[in-house]
Amino acid sequence: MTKNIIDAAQVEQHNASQRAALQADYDALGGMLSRRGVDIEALTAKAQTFGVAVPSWGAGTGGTRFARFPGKGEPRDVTEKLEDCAVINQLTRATPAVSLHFPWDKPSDPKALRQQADELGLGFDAVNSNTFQDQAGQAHTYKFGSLTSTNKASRELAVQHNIDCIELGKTLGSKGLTVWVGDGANFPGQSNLRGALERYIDSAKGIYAALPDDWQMYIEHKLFEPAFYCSVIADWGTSFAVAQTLGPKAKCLVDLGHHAPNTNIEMIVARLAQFGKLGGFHFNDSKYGDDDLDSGSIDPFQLFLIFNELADSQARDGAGFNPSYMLDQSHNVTDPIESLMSSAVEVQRAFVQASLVDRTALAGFQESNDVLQAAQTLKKAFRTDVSPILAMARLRSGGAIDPVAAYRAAGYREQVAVKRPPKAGASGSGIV
Ligand code: AOS
Ligand code: ZN
Ligand code: ZN
Ligand code: ZN
Repeated sequence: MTKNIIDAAQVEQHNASQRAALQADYDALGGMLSRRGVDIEALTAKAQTFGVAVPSWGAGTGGTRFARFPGKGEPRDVTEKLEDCAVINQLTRATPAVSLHFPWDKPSDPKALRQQADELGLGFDAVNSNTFQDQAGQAHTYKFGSLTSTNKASRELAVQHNIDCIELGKTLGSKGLTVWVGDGANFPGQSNLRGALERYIDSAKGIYAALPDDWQMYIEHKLFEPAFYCSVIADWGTSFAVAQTLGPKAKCLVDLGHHAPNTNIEMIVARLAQFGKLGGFHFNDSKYGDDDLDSGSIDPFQLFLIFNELADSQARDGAGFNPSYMLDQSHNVTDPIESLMSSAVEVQRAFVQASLVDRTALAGFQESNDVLQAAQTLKKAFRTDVSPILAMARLRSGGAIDPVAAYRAAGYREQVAVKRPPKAGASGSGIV
């Protein structure tokens, strides 16, 4: 029996106040879709299967290199982060797993943490290693790189940390390791471009060797930052080459903010899927760089086009095609719980909209080079407001019709603000 953080009666009260209006909207949409030959019930059932993992570090207020403005009642440790993640899932029913970050979230008792997650109805998605900062008392610095450092002792430390993350993840029931490194250079000439990647591959082989058979290793590329001249794993070409070199358990992770401006991300998705190397996503949105803004807040059409490619690959490859979905965001000016709830819903929205694309018609228009109708076929799905489907899916799965309204009405933030007084320098500050 899952323990509810927010009183189920309060959620029920909220739903009761909105149920009639939702039913009316749902019936109207159902009628419109049925004239298009689409069964709304099938779509709602599909929406109920959707899940995206929440990043533990997103539960705290983020910041920039300039400042961080703490929020009220921020989680102070991993157990409080799990409580917040449980609220997000209780109300949205779209975030059944949490992605942890070590050592920020290193539990004193991993078995107890797993039990807490079980009780809250949560699982653990990929665990993240952290070799982009030194920990207190660390024997060998990552200042000049971790997995690619010219210092063998730093490289070995970084490899061992990743292996420790796998061990911890095994106890927690995780099935994947995400590796993102900030390694690179700030000056031309600072590092040997080819030599750095050779060292990365050599180190990554040491991590891969410790990966259980049913695990995946997600290689996350990023164009720049913190290295501003070059990053070692800067693009999907590099992550793809590394994943190919390591073996079948290594795949590429696409963070939506980690590309040059105007990059066609949906095409990268299609390429990686075609060659069996699409491991998963860090969803967020951006205007300029790795902005880590809320998913769907800037360019929802891009998110839809990514899910359109995912739907195409699903149709081609079937159940074997199963990339991991994770959010990776930083919430500087909003309540992180509200941002994570609405972001999960935006990703779920793109998933449902992409399911609405008439793929047979689209293939026909592509075949006959009816360019305008092909484009209109996508737009037709994208323009359909599937909000009633998402709300009905939540209601039927035990969530809230309007998660943010239910959350505010429950007064959760005010309650935890009393229990969790501000703490300076909270771990996993969310400065990503
Ligand atoms: C960094 O830019 C990457 O997006 C990471 O995936 C993530 O944000 C980081 O590991 C958390 O700080
Ligand atoms: Zn990321
Ligand atoms: Zn990032
Ligand atoms: Zn980021």
